[in-house]
Amino acid sequence: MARIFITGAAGFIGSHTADQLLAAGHEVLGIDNLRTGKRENLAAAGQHPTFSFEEADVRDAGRMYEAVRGFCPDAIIHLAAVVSVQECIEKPALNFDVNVGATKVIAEAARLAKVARIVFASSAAVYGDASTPPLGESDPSSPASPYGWAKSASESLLTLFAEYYQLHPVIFRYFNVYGPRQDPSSPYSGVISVFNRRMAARNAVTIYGDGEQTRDFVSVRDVARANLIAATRESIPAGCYNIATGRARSLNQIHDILREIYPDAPPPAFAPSRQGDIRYSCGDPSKTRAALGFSAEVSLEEGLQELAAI
Ligand code: UD2
Repeated sequence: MARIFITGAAGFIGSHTADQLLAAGHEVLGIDNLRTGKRENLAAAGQHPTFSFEEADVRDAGRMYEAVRGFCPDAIIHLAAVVSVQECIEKPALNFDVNVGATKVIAEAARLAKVARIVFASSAAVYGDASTPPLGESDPSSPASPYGWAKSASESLLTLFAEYYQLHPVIFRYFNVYGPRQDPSSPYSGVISVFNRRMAARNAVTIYGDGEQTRDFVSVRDVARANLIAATRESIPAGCYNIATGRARSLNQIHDILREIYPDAPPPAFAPSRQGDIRYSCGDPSKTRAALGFSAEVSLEEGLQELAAI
């Protein structure tokens, strides 16, 4: 049994990660400031005797140093973040403080407590629009948004800690994660959660741009499984790994699949493209498959059916 410290534990990815770790018999301390995370996401986790939770902010260095030292984890999974590309454009200080500053806090907490392994939630947004998909980990980082810039800066910071302070960071570049518990209610929400909620209520969705932009959509169940592997298996080399399916879908295709699930939903409305929006995104999953033995297993059709059934 391993002891795993998770930041952003009450969030969408964090709560699924906690659930899978607990089901596998591990001990979990979850941290969340509940800005976007929700206590109800931890309803199942809270039933486990090996789960504990602290409401705290990852920017609070003293609190994090104490929490990590007190828990003595085998690994830290650092997921707390501002995840919306749009919100990060509108709130640059928040983007910097959370998506970069908190990574420094967690890396330093790990150094002080002599915890080597950190699993970090980076993003496909570090690639920007510069390379042609499928994107491989050796493609250059060329962020096209403040959010991508911040994730890239955090990757550099962790690489520095690896070089000088014995940290062992496993950096996951998540592509577009979707699934149960993704909050559809904010203007910053992930597109599948928004489309699913609106179409279920027979409301038209808005497609920004022509709908031909593509994304590599990966189920949160697969993402949580990758986190579990990285946090509990010692043999994984430090470095960057795509968490992707290797398959790109356009927004128009997503809309078509959901239209089959909700045949009487109205047709979409189209609006101008958003600032900082990437045109084509798709990850090459082969490095991750070789190093972790991990491949995404949930098909998009299955994942959308599961969402619609909730
Ligand atoms: C997502 C993640 C981000 C990052 C990135 C990696 C979220 C909220 N953001 O950013 O954290 O990891 O993936 O690739 O999960 N759109 C519409 N209509 C809507 C909402 C969105 O057309 O109502 C479009 C949007 O303009 C974009 C696409 O859908 O072209 C995906 O948008 P998103 O906000 O779900 O995700 P993205 O790729 O900006």
